[in-house]
Amino acid sequence: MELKTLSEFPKDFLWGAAISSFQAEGNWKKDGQGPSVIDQTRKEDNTTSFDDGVDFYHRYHDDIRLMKELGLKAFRLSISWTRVFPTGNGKPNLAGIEFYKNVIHELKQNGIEPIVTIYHFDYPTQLVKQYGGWLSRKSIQDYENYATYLFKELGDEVTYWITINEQDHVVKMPERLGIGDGKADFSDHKQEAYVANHNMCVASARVIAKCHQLLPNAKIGPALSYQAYYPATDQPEDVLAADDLATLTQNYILDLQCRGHYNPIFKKYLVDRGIFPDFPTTDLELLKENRPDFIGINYYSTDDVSSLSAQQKFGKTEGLPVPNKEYGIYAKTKNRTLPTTKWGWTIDSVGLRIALQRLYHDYELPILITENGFSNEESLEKHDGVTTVSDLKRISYLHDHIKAVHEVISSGIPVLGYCVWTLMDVISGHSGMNKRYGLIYVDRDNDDLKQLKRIKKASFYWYQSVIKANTEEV
Ligand code: BGP
Repeated sequence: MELKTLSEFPKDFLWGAAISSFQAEGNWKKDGQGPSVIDQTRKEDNTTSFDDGVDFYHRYHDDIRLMKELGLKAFRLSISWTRVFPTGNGKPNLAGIEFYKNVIHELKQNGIEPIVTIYHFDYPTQLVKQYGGWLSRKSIQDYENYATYLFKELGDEVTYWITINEQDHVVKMPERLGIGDGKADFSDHKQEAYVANHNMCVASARVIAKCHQLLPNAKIGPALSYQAYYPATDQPEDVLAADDLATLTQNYILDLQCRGHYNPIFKKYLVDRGIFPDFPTTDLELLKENRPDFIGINYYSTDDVSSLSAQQKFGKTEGLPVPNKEYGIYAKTKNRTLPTTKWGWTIDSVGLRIALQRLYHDYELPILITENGFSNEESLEKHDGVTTVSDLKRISYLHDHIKAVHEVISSGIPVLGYCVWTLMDVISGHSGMNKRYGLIYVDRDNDDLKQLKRIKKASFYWYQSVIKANTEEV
């Protein structure tokens, strides 16, 4: 719908940018950091290891100076669980918590609101060894103890908390659950995936309860990968497949977390496959009573979906790192109208508006955009003696997506903030330094750390003017 008028962004809108610990900090194992499941993906072919990151661990002073210059109102970072508890439980590592206290204090001193993700992919390996990690209910208590420690140590300066980053992806990537050697297939581990999912939901509810009890002014919610799915044709079967996929990738988690029940379509999916988890009914009461304060979403692109018959392979999934087809339900198909990034992700700002509208319609909770950004292969250029990156495609992507947020806000949907992924280039989840998202270029490549120098891209100056004007219309 075209809107006749747009309202203003709220005065306290959280104009932000984001990173995660394992992609940015580097200094793996330093000062007592313990191993995490991410270690398994450190040396995969065609990627750069996460070992060195972009040295946020030592360079955070300079990075915060740049954030200040950018005018950021908020900065989303994640805590490395194993810096704070090297084995995941037991005694805390004081050097670990000290690092985060210092970063957060410096952010606050500079008027930047920290948005703290408690757990972003890097689950402690020792908990997998001790009892199978998220597959065991013991994981619930350890996650609660860890989060409670963070609330006590960091709660004076942190208002916004994210429970778990992209639980929807974690449960479908066996290696992120500590299963297998990095090559395990979700199809062979569905039962474990949905046990883990249940335990993660219960653990989140317990942590939400704890947060509300200890920090009454804080706000806490999940960050899910959330998108819009389009039927590939107007055939009703494709519409159904797109609907089912939304249920089985995102709504099944949100229905548990925000409504305290198993979505009936998801439940039937599990029952048909004989994998509906066992749990005490008190879990659902706990979930009902401890809803998140907001829903965080990581939005990058949309997918077209067509129905896929079961043939001989009922329930088999294909596609990595997360499935792109499941026999008997759906197959993601190529959209013929939208442009894509070099990695084939559609560029779809209208999809963000659709996603936000659907999300609010379904759950009626404020929304925080915890990640949104444009990836490209980039290198430094010289213009009139100035070294930079003219990332005009990123500016256009961000402009259009922020405009979608503007429209959604104008319709009366509460959006708390918007975080660009990423502040500076970091190691991509699967494509090393080839895939850059930053507003700031980091001068390192896959094999050579160089000086790790920070160089502002054109998008840095553009986003600076957006924040200053409190609108994308600059
Ligand atoms: C999200 C993750 C981030 C980041 C981003 C981009 O799923 O939360 O950690 O990796 O995606 O992904 P990639 O680097 O694979 O392009």
